[in-house]
Amino acid sequence: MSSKANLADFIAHYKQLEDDICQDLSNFEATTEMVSRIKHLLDYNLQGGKLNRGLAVVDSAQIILGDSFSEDIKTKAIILGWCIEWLQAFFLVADDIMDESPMRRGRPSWYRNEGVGMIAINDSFIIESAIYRILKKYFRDTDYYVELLEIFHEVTYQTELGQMVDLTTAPEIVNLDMFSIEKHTFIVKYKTSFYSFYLPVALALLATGKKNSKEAFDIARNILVPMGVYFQVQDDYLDLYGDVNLTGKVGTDIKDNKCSWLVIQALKVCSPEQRMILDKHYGRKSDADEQKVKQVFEQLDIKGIFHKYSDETEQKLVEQIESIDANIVNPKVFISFLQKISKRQK
Ligand code: DMA
Ligand code: MG
Ligand code: MG
Ligand code: MG
Repeated sequence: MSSKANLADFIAHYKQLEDDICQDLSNFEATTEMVSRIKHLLDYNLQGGKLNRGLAVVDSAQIILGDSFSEDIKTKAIILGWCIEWLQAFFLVADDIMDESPMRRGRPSWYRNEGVGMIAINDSFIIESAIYRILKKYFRDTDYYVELLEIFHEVTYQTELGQMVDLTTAPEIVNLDMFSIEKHTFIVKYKTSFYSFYLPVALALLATGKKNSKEAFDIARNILVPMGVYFQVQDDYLDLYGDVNLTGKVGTDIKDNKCSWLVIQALKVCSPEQRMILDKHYGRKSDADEQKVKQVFEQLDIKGIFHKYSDETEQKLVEQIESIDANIVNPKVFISFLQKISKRQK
């Protein structure tokens, strides 16, 4: 069975989980208005994404178990996959407020909807809490329920720490000396790698009965954290050079004074004159300032630097995957992940 077949089943399961959350609200004296608002909140923020993270739980579980991949485990993997999509939606609703991003998945960011605004902060908390209602309903009786709760909490904390440093490294008053590749690696490892890359495979390991295989979790972490760093470098690249019709979002990193991979490369190779232009125009809110920064990036061929980095990094990841002990985790789990993000445009 292919990943495509898994995708169809994955998408089909969404409705059940949404219904679960809506029905569960009767335990909290929810009025019909409350239920319909939450249904809309979930529909708006859980549809239209790539579903890479969620689907990766199912694909990974299938690769791990091979012929022993049962319907029961598949359903569990689908539900856990949706829990990652829920977690992502919770982060993104808040991220778009903090980054002042106008657009997400080809539509206005949730907080920009009429009647939403800063209520979106609490909405993001509600999406997070819903994860634990789903976990309780479907996993309370499994022997890995505690591990599930711990991992969701730990990964959430990691992501929040990454988001904190992402935002505090981008203050209103620009000081490009704050940026470094070490800082960037910390930020992206925490804000992206753990929840987007390590979590899907860790959940697949739990759902397939591997909770006591510390080695398997260690191998997964060692390969997936650097893969996630690469993924976020691609995100930084697409922020400026991606096609809005494919990414569904409008980049804000230059205006937001973000410690993006692109500006770090520029700082590394720029002349003193170009550095002055970056100091003057990076992190300023106008299109004209952004354009000046973009010109310097073009002079420095940051695009070319990215493509070279991209080829080298993918090569290194393949080598790292080839070196793992296949008796502990099937390397196809990681190859399948890398294929999904290789040369991505969205
Ligand atoms: C986002 O990084 C990370 C999280 C945890 C949502 P980002 O702001 O670069 O993401 P995006 O480009 O999707 O707004
Ligand atoms: Mg953002
Ligand atoms: Mg952000
Ligand atoms: Mg981004």
